[in-house]
Amino acid sequence: MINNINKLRQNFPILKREINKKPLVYLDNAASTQRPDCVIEAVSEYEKKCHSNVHRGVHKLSYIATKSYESTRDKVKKYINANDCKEIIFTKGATDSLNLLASSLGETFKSGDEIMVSQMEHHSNIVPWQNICKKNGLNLVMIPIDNNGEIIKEEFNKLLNNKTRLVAISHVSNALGTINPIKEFIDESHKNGSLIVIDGAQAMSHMRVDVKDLDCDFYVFSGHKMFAPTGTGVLFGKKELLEIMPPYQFGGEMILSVNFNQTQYNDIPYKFEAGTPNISGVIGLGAAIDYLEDINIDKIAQYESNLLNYLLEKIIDVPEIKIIGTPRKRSGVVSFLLGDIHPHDIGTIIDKEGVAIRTGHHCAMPIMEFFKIPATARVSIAHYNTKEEIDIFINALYKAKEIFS
Ligand code: C6P
Repeated sequence: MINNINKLRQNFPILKREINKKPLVYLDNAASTQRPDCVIEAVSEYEKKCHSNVHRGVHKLSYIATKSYESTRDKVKKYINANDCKEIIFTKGATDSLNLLASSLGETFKSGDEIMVSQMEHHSNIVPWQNICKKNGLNLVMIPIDNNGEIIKEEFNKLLNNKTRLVAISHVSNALGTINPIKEFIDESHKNGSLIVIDGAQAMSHMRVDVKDLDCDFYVFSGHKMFAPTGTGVLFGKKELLEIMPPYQFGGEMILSVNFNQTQYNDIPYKFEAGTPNISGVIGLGAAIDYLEDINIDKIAQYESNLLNYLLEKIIDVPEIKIIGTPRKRSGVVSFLLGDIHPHDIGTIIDKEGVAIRTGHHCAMPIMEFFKIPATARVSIAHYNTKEEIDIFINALYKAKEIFS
């Protein structure tokens, strides 16, 4: 359990600031998490003392930059329990990882093949697949959800067939908070001979992720949702799959030799990392993983579970509140409506109280369509939030109600 929350919060300089003359209550962690000092300092130290291009120079600075950059690959590998550093591809984020996969893997599928995605996916785990399906004559199949906001397993099993080449499912829904039983989906997909990619954007900072234990073929996530800088992300893929996949972008670093007749591509992971990468961001990602290792993700999960229960207890008492999505297993994300008040108005009013939440369709329009609503207000917690902050948020909701009554 996290014992000294006040001390922990000291590590996040932004949490000391005020918004609209009120202490910031940051409850928009599903959109992006805040950075601890150690991440900010790692990036700053690198920029001040170590910046140089990686993998290219024989000079000392390039060596130092390369070593720090590559050390993150090793940290990610250990953190998610991958077999090999070659299985860790650095990207700009979950969206970029999914686009890479759709473009590269999609090229290996043939007309009539099927790609299955659930109805609760973020647009990043729908649109790249939709695009490659249109381009290559593949079929995109949607796995429906139920009124609780859970994927209907029986439907999933029914839809799997000998044409299903790939299944793409989120670990945690960003709009509903549903924690999907991904191990079951992975096992069923494999029994059917299908590959499976897990979108872990909303899982990484909240729960232990062990890709070996899960046995997923691919797992993607964004650095900025796990206390690291924006513009960083990871595609984990099983080595034997990445090795046979064609490159996605072309240019420097991803080649072994080039002449005007042909190009020989580099080995993984570099085959998928064309051009100069986000070096300082990746070093920041390494620092974020050190931070998470230091606290221990299991302690974070336990703390957040208590905080979520507190949030749920309090929010259901607010008159006219309607929670969208009532899954059996939920992460720290709660989407809601409050009477007739438009979610944007809720967001704007509670911002006056210093409270930051997200409102809108959360880049998950098929979910909004399913629940027949245009938008929700969404509160999402991290391990640096407190019960006192939840109280401020709840009071702000009462204020919003008062204004609109
Ligand atoms: N969700 C949210 O407010 P990027 O933007 O590439 O870092 O992450 C995309 C993405 C993919 N999958 C899931 C499940 C996500 O939640 C997100 C990002 C943010 O919910 C911004 S839209």
